[in-house]
Amino acid sequence: MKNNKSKKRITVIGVGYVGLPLACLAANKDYQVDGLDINKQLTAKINKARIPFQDSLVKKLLAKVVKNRKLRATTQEKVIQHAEIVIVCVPTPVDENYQPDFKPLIKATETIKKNLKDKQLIIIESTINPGVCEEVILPILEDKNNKVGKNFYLAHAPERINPGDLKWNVANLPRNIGAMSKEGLTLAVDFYSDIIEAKINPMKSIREAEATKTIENAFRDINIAFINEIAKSFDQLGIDVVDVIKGAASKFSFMPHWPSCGVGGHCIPVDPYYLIRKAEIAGFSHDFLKLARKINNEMPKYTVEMVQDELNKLGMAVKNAKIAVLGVAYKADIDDTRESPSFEIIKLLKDMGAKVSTYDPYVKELSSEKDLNSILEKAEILLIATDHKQFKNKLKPIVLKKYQIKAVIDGKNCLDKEEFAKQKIVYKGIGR
Ligand code: SAJ
Repeated sequence: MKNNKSKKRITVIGVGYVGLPLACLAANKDYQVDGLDINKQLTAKINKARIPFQDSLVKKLLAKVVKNRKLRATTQEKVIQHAEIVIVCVPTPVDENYQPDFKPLIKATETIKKNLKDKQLIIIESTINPGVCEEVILPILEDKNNKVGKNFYLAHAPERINPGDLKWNVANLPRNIGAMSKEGLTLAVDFYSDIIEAKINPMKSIREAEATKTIENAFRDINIAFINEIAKSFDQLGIDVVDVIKGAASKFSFMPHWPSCGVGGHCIPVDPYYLIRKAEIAGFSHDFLKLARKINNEMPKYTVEMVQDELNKLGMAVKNAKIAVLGVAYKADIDDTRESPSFEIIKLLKDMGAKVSTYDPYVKELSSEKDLNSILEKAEILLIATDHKQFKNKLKPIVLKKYQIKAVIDGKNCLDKEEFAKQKIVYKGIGR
């Protein structure tokens, strides 16, 4: 049964990387959408149809849905009182001890509670571990007059956003959905089926839905940790790990992952800790997931140690060396710097007394130099921390020779190692 979507009003709480694409998509499907956020600058920007961050769907739809008034951003929480569907897209980060931080989610849920309307469908999109809906969200929403499945419905549809991905976005990525009641599940499946052109998968329970996202990303994290460990081993064995990965990938069941200076982003380095913590409370220790997190968290330090080794081979010390860190974003060709390994790399180099300059074409506000030429003029050593297309196209050995660059540490194995050997510029990658 398709929703009668005309006039259906939605509040999306949190119009950031997850919420804004979803709000634009629903608004473009004729829902009346209020984008509720605590950030006044962000809501003002959205209401002026100014794109706040890179996202292919936001770029395509924002101007249209703001112009036709299908999407309005606001900081006024009372919009929730007019919504049939309330979707929570707030961050679920970890704190400095890698412990889940539920504060944004709890605050959003308390805001809903204050404005709860009869028969409202509440959908949590934020990534959470199994049990959060029943043990954190419900106790806030329920009271003697409000029972889930009777006065309101609660569902979980873990977000799937891949920043910078031009192919996969919220409009075409399949979604898993769990709910606390049959009616809630039907309503949520109908809504997502109405706005998304992809398989909508009703799960047996809300816990199974919560578990899917945590294992999806833990799966990616362990695979990256696997290849990072292999790369460190091959550094000792003098084997080119990139060559080996390409060879192994000729096997139908091998899933290539790539070693790098670190694992950043709002998903991969964060989500496993939600499962690790929940399991710990239940009496199980995810030794394997914790080891993978340890291996990936140590890659920035490993990369800096490589810089030190290469400098020492050149008879130089890190102290006072002019080192250019190229890339602050956590992955290629986007402006998102959350959990970027570049931050730790820069700190470690500065702590060792290096003269560090930075440049990222997508993150000018965190670049000490205005463009690639300026940073190359100042540097003796390059450390590639993000594999932006611009770096791969411009950082040719012949160019670096002109700038008298002494060594290149390729933290994303994105440059042509053989070419550097020909120009007698020291090249060192991660595992190659
Ligand atoms: N990374 C490696 N080696 C790899 C792959 C990634 O070191 O082989 C690093 C990246 O450089 C980055 C971090 O890991 O710093 C995360 O990269 P990512 O490609 O996983 O990108 P994310 O964090 O944006 O993850 C998103 C997620 N997408 C959704 O939630 C829909 C994640 O679940 C996807 O698996 C991932 O994109 C993807 O596959 O692109």
